[in-house]
Amino acid sequence: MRDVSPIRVLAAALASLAVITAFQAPRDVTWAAPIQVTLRDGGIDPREIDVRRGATVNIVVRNAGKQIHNFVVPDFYVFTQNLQPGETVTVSFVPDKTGNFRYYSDRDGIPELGMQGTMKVASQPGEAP
Ligand SMILES: [Cu+2]
Repeated sequence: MRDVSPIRVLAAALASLAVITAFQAPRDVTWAAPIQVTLRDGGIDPREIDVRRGATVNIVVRNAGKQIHNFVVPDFYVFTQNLQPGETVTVSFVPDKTGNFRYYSDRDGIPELGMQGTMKVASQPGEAP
């Protein structure tokens, strides 16, 4: 059997990876970079999140406060557990309707003062609103 150098194996692996990436990129229109959300005592950053209907939304939620907080988007059934200070959780969902939707922290079952924002869901380019 012919001796195959590790460099050749690596080159072949990278080449096939490039082919896979090139093949998938144009089809995967729903992928988007994760959105970072920071919970603070009395506020949520950012105050507005812009996403598109039918596209997967990945949100990395970090509690940067000294108190326990959570993150909910009731219209899309997103409810994290209570996050300890410093704790991070990732939530993923696909918005199925356009419009403006509230997100907030409601650790005690009641939206906390100032800890809210608006998720704006737009249609895909070229799609009906
Ligand atoms: Cu909170």
